[in-house]
Amino acid sequence: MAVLSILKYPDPRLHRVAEPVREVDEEVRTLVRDMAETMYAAPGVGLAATQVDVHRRVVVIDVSETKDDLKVFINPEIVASSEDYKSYEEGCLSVPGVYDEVERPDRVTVRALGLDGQPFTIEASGLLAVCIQHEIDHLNGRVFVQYLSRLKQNRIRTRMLKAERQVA
Ligand code: GNR
Ligand code: NI
Repeated sequence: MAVLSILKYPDPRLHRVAEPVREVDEEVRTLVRDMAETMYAAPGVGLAATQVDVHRRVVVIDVSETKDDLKVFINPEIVASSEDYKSYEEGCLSVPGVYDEVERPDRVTVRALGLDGQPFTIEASGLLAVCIQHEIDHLNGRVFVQYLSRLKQNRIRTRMLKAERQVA
């Protein structure tokens, strides 16, 4: 097991589009274990492989209070979305310290492969629905700040680059 390092916005690697997983093999299972460890250590409620610089379509999520309900989504796809949207104050481990409101469909139906390689479908609402959409965006190279105004994005970019210089 390993805690992996998380790419920070505005790293251009966060905008790469991840490739589908062809087979759920031992390498993918090891990646999932390391991603889960990284998410719990952060701590965060979700993590996309893109954030650890692995450009494969793998997501882990645990929105439970007790942090004992790991959900694994391989090649996740949104197959249906509600017409009603809801705003939620989002954060991202790749954009530490930034929280802002994003509107997304309130409920989504997601199809994915599990760790056993078998397809499953779930209906998500609440934080799980927000999180799965946020993570699939990462796999498509999109970070939540891209939903904000250009002005806010520029301010966030400048702040992140400044913070990066201070740790370097
Ligand atoms: O830990 C996280 N919290 C969170 C809060 C509101 C909306 C989305 C998220 S996901 C985030 C972890 C992360 O960056 N996943 O990509
Ligand atoms: Ni994120």
